[in-house]
Amino acid sequence: MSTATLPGPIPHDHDVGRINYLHSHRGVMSWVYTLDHKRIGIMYLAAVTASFLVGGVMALLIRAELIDPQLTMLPSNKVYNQLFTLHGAIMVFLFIIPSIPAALGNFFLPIMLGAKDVAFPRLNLASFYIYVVGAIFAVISIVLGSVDTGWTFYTPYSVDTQTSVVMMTMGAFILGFSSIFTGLNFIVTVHKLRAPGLTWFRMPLFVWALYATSIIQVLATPVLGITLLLLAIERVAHVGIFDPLMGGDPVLFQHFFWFYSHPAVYIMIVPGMGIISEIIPTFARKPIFGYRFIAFSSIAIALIGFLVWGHHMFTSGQSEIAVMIFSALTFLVSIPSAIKVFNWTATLYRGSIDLKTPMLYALSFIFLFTIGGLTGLFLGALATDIHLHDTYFIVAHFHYVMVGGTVMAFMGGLHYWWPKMTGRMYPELLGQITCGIVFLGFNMTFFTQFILGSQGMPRRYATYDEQFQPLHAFSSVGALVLGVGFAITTAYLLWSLWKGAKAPRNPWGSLSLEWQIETPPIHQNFLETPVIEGMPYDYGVETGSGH
Ligand code: HEM
Ligand SMILES: [Cu+2]
Repeated sequence: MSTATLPGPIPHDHDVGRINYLHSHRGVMSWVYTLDHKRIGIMYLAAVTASFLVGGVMALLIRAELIDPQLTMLPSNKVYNQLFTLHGAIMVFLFIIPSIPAALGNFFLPIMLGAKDVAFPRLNLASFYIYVVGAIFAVISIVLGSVDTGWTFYTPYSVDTQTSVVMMTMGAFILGFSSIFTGLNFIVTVHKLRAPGLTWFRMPLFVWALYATSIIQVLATPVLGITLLLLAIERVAHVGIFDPLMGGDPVLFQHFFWFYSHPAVYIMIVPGMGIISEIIPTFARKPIFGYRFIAFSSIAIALIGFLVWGHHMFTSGQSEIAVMIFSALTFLVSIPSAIKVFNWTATLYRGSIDLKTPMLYALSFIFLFTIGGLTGLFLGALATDIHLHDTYFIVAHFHYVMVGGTVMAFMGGLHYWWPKMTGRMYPELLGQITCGIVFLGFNMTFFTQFILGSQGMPRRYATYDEQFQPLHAFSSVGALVLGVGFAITTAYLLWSLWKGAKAPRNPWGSLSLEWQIETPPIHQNFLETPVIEGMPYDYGVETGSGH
């Protein structure tokens, strides 16, 4: 989105320093070299949306292939393996990890803190270009024959397979630095750039969620980097790290991989939880219930989340004591998430609920994430996990958390903040209807997969026993409905950039700081540093200043 293409007159508040960030600097190059966190957020938003659409098309191809028990559409099982590997890797590393922190977080975190920008604007821009370089490596890997290992790159197969594992893993390695630097930037910004009066327990809960996520990004991502580097060295130099014939251990790779990838699921979900904590009080017109519990539960998830990675390896030959400890810790980590769900529900209780599109996505999140979370307990229990491991129950579980959770929160946040980012309103009724289509398509696609998995349908197979065909076909129709929902959303949001009604400063009547400034925000966010009084969720609460 460059300034030249956006229609309509230059905003009326044309006096010095009051030009909005979309028009403040002209020409494409002013975007290429921008140090404005808002513009960098928008560039990430475009990039992660493109990744989601590419990963989504691959998902539809997978689902189309699975309508029939035999191989029908794709030329071989190898191509099917490449397809789900790419779908998983693109959706995880190029879409969902940067989707909320680097795109929406980049845009709103400094504004919510009353700051003009993040602490290190140049590092912020560099993080974006590191993301681009990582994405280019992934594309080159696809051109060079792609990868067929699954998104988990498990050894020993990933050491032997004749596909472009090194290029893809180096792409993920590079992307890791974009994630680490973004996290670092956010941690310093929260500590150093809060406006006067904005104490820790007055910060919006979205900021707490981003802060907790940044801690995981900075501490866990280096472990993924080392793991992928070791895999690349093993492929190139055969030093035997993961080779039992040379004294190595292929299961060691799983420990290294999941030591990052389980905390990484919280990098994916905690920012989404932060968005829900912004939307629920705004559209229920009630102060959030248990502000401090929600804030601390984000930190608790970030810390306990480092202690449960072994639950991905209950069938990998760990000792009984080890699996029992990992199982117990897995139950423990579900508690802070349950606290959030309880507090959101308590906030809704007796609220005057306004079912605008952002609220519909937030309510969808609470319902679907709860299903995702509860089925996680099935997998944390040893007895049931051994039966369900590597079946479609797992696929359903993480899509309920990643799509039913994070993507629903992303859609809610996108609609909630769309007017502020673009200066345009999206078509509300169409937004509400499309949310219904997405909700329906999602449950058709993935609820059936719980049933398929509990009946023994393994994941990662292009061909399967005929008994599973009706449910697979229903799931594939659901995926199509889901795809239509996302296509309509993309269409009306793009349409609104040209034809949408002009957005007022605060269409939702929100008390949060980002809604008190111009729409779209001016280049430096604030002409004067604001002084913060009170909480961002004091709906219906009498405060000193009488509102
Ligand atoms: C939007 C609609 C989506 C659909 C219809 C979809 C569908 C699927 C299906 C059917 C599989 C299983 C393939 C198999 O095991 O044979 C799969 C795997 C996977 N999906 Fe999705 N997915 C979607 C979105 C996402 C999103 C947003 C994420 C983000 C995290 C994601 C992450 C994954 C991962 C990590 C795998 C595992 C790949 C592997 O086994 O290596 N998916 N998806
Ligand atoms: Cu896990």
